[in-house]
Amino acid sequence: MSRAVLGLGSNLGQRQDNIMNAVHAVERLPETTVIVSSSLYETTPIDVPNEQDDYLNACMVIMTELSPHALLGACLGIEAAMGRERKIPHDSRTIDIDLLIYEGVVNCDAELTVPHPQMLKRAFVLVPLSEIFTNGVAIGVDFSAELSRLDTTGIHLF
Ligand code: PH2
Ligand code: MG
Ligand code: MG
Repeated sequence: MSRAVLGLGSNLGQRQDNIMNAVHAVERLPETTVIVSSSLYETTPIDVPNEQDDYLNACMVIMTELSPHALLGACLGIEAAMGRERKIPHDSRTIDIDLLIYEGVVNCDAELTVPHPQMLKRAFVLVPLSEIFTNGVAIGVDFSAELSRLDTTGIHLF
């Protein structure tokens, strides 16, 4: 079993239901157990191509026997089953499930980069993460310096 961290986001439809449904869908994945999920945070959209509603973001820690690529595929499958459309990059979405960290794995290929290349730049990822990893280190990924430098004014406990 390996630990992994997933990031969740939604700014379309019933955002809270979408996040909770995604958590439950991850719970139902084969050979996978949810260890903990963070609170929900309401966050200002950042780095988006158009006018968008605020997001709800959260993160969760799981234990899984799925390989990194299998886990990524499972997350994309849950997104598709929940009606995620992919027309414009970074457009509003019912659900986004990102593989942020997979224990012991550093990988970069056409399908998957872990740790997630943007995670250290995004307060909407690091604030929920810091609720779980209060010492600022998530499964070997030290995010404390980045979090202390980021603007967190757009991030509010929901
Ligand atoms: N996701 C993005 C781009 N911008 N902004 C917020 N606040 N939350 C997100 O989940 C988010 C974003 C692309 O994945
Ligand atoms: Mg994302
Ligand atoms: Mg994504």
